[in-house]
Amino acid sequence: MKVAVVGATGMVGEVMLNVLSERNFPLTELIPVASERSVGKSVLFNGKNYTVVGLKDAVAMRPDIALFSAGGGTSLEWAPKFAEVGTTVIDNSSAWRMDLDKKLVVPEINANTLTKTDKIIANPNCSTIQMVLALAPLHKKYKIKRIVVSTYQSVSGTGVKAVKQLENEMAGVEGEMAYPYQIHRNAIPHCDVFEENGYTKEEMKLVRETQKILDDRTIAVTATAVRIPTAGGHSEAVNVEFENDFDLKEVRNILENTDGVVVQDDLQNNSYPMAINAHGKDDVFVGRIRRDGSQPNSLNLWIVSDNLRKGAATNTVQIAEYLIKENLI
Ligand code: A2P
Ligand code: 11C
Repeated sequence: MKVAVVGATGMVGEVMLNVLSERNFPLTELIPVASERSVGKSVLFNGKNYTVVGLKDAVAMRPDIALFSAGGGTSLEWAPKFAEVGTTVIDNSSAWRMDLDKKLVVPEINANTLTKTDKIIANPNCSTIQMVLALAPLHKKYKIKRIVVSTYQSVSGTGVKAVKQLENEMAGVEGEMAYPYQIHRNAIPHCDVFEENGYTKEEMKLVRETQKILDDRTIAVTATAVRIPTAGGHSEAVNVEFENDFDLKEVRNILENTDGVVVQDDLQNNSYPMAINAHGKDDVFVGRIRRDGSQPNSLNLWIVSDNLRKGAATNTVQIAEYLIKENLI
């Protein structure tokens, strides 16, 4: 497989390269792609240096797969150009997620909908992926009516500038601001831009993407997304109301047997998921599993995952692995 990584010099791109290497992805040629600013620079992959090329040259090289994480604008303009030359694009931006003709894929949930004709495949938003991975098997069993989610999101979700802002503030150094306010010792209820309805785009991604991935527009979702000064993982308090009642032991058993989910829920030993432990891992960690006694058929969960790995790079690479395994490329 000839694989292009578009945005190879960026935060997610770098993790994509690590994940491709760690998972021994069947790669015969790597094409690192970035903006004109980076053309000619080199990136390290499996101990070898590769020269960064521009988008036009990368299209001309006709890769089999292009993993995109270079922003929505780049995806909108360039994904179709790659698709035209026969490349299968897996796009980590929000550009194509809600397009009716494009699949929005979490492999453990809906990779089986993919066909050879899917040339641009969308990777969901990080906060959506970790939530739906845990909720999909519960939806299958008990049918979700409504989700109330509050997120506690790492600065790495915003990008390098935000990570730097936090580091500067912790060191007491002046620098560029990624957020309108200090993030160190703060919690900012504002991830991505505000929409006309008063919700942020990040909050609406949790609504729309969840319905699309679970293929059920009747699921009601309401979200509050908050940025907190952590560096390596998003955390979520998730309240779910089901149509049908559940047995808590059975819920735990379902989660324990879900691919990609690790249950950490041993209160005697203060064991529950935390961003600091999820950092660098590919799993989605679920804990604080308890019944919501305030209304029927309702459950509370605490869900944590590394937003750059399962939330972005790992999910993208897993989609590519599925396509190869099923001969869809
Ligand atoms: P570059 O490093 O040359 O700017 P991040 O999300 O961490 O900011 O990274 C964004 C990634 O997308 C980087 O690799 C960046 O390359 C790349 N990128 C940004 N704009 C473009 C563009 N117009 N064309 C190609 N790559 C782009
Ligand atoms: C954040 N979820 O943490 C965002 C980052 O739509 O892919 C990823 C944005 C996206 O701010």
